[in-house]
Amino acid sequence: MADAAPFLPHSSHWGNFTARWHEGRLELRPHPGDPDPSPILGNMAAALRHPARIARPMVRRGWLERGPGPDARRGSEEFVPMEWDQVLDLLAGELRRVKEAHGPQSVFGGSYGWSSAGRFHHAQSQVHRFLNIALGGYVRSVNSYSAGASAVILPRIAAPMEQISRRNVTWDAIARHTDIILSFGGMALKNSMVASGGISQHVERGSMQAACERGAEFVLISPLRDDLPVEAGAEWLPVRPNTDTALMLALTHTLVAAGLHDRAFLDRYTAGWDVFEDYLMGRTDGQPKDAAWAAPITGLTAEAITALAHRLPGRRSLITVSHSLQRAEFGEQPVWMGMVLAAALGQIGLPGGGYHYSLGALGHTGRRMVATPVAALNQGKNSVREFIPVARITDMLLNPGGRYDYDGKEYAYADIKLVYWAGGNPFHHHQDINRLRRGFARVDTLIVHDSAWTATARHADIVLPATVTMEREDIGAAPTDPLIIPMHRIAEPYGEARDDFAIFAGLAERLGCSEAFTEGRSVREWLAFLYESARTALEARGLPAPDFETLWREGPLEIPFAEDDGGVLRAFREDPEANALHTESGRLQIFSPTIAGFNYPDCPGHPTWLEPVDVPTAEAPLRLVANQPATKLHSQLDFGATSQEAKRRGREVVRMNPADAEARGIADGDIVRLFNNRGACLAAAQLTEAVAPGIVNLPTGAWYDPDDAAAEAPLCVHGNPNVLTRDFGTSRLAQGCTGQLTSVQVERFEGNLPPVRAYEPPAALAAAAE
Ligand code: PGD
Repeated sequence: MADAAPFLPHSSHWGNFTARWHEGRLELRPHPGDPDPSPILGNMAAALRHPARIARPMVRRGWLERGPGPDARRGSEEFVPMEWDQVLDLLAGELRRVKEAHGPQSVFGGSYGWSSAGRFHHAQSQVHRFLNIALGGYVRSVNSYSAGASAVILPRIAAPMEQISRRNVTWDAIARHTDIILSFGGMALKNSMVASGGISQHVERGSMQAACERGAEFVLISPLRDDLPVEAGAEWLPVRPNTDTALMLALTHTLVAAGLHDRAFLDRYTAGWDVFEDYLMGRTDGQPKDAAWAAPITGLTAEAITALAHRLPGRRSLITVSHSLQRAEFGEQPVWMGMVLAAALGQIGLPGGGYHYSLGALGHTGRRMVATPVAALNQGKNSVREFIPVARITDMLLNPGGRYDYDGKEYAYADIKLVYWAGGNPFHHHQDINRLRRGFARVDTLIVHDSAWTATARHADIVLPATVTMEREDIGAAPTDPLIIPMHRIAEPYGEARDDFAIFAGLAERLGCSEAFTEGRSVREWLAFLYESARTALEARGLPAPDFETLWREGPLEIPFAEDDGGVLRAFREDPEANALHTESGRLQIFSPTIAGFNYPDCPGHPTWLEPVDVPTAEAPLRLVANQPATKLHSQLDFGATSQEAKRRGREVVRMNPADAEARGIADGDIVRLFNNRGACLAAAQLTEAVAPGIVNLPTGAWYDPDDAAAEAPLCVHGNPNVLTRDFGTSRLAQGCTGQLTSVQVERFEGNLPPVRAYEPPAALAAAAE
């Protein structure tokens, strides 16, 4: 790019911006209308020319020499650089072989991951479209790591998750109407800084401040004090992790025992209260779920629980439940019980009141929707019926043909021979990484597109270098943001990197389906095509609707928000017959005969306190909270400036309470080893009272960095908590990810500190790639 190039619009999951590549440096400006831009933008400069970038196609030497097949050496062998034509021929041949020998049901193309923000170059959509067209389909994954449990339980008890999380209580309404907010799991700004597709304004901090200044009371229920920003002025109740359901039960019990619950609301809008009340009051099991019962479970006092319950009735109360609560054992329960508590308070459907699942989890929540979204890329038709709940990947790889339960039915795992991954990093996002490695060792071939040498790329057989978003043209739009953004190219591709679309187009040509895949369109023509549906809809409504060339030339187009109609819960409150919910009763489901009929002991027919299995023990006495990082999105651009500045001695920071540190002889800044019977990692200790006693907090995102890549359970020297987390589903109902919590021991690390090498390209490669 020429010097003094103009600043051009672009977008990321952590916000819209303009940028230019000037004298070998990226200059970037957040969107001028953004009141609270994300610090994660600071990672973007490193995206363009960092040595962690993959410069050219690579093939694992062992795969080349010995051919496809199970191989435990994945992740520890060197790579051979290849020309694009050569590697695409090789890969097309392998896809043909697997399709003919085993069929598309032997290909896992779930390929979960956030990739980057544009509508067209969305890697998951590209890989799904390609596999559907070229192979006739693939084994897919359903639901997300974010909300695996809630995506399944919410439609059964209230409404589809998107409606409860995106078209419900707005920040505006909270700032104006809410009296008290019980925030289970909090609403940390590090999470709402992120919104898939990218947004132009981060309003959460300002909205919480406005509510607080008006007199709204925020109560934070979380083991981490900074799960609400200081602007909320919150009172902190440091509950023991994964005991929120017990606390919610006790709050509800207190209301019912005092006759303070809203019986009229329950009668009119809910189904199954009486069955639940028998359990709540102890008529079925002899144990009232009162404050005295919940106190030793939750770590709060009975007085505090009772006092909190008495602050709720007769006020505009809002119960929020975060994603994190359900990313844990029996994660369905707090999602369900949060709704029941809100129903007992009778505020559901009122402005700023009731129940909001996942408020603040993403920048999308608590906003109005835009009137006219831009179309997504058509992914074609998948003829393969087999699927997995997304977090069951290792189970599938290790147990072909094995049976599993999901949402009332029994299924069998497919026998996977080839895995195709683009736009995700399972060695970041999946639990029990040592077990995941054993799973990946069983397949014939693992193909990865990424822009950088993530651990997933290192474990692949065929690695194809992808461009980063700023190296290509795209169109940016989010369903909750008013801007359609022509995303201009900011810099030329690194090395030989290609767009995922171009890679798939090259493969499609070799597999005889070029026309079907590209539909004869160039990238620019695809962008115009995706924009056209929004344009015609705008035109039909008499709104400004420039053609694509004008949009491209003139920059972001502002489209109007839809009205804040309160979503399905408001409509249901106003007329529960005309606007019945799509649950089995048409009402909020407090007891579900259907779920009860599944006979899942880990998800009974109404919200229930279930004692978790993964609890602290003598060997692993601390609770690890492995939450989302504040300095990057997941593992993306871990090598960027914002992420790097927050590390200490190159390691991810683990926060712990000074009392727990002192008991272990750990000082602030020490390198510590976190371990349990699944694995171990190093991290740098930071001592803080913001973390409750008994808790350690190591966020996800540090790239997995084994001290010995050939070992069965190596030490991750960098601080990836997923070497410690347990790989099991939330319950037989949803089989969601439970990566948020586990039990660990922590000790000071003695001895020679191994170097962090996560961002160095694989050793043999550096020389070969010159
Ligand atoms: P990312 O780091 O965003 O993580 O897991 P996810 O796999 O989404 O991975 C995206 C990858 O895509 C990066 O490697 C990036 O380089 C690559 N990429 C970006 N753009 C492109 C592109 O255009 N083309 C290609 N080919 N590649 C691209 C996130 C997942 O982690 C999520 S959503 C959640 S909510 C979970 N959270 C937790 C948790 O709370 N606790 C634990 N222990 N574990 C979790 N894992 C989950």
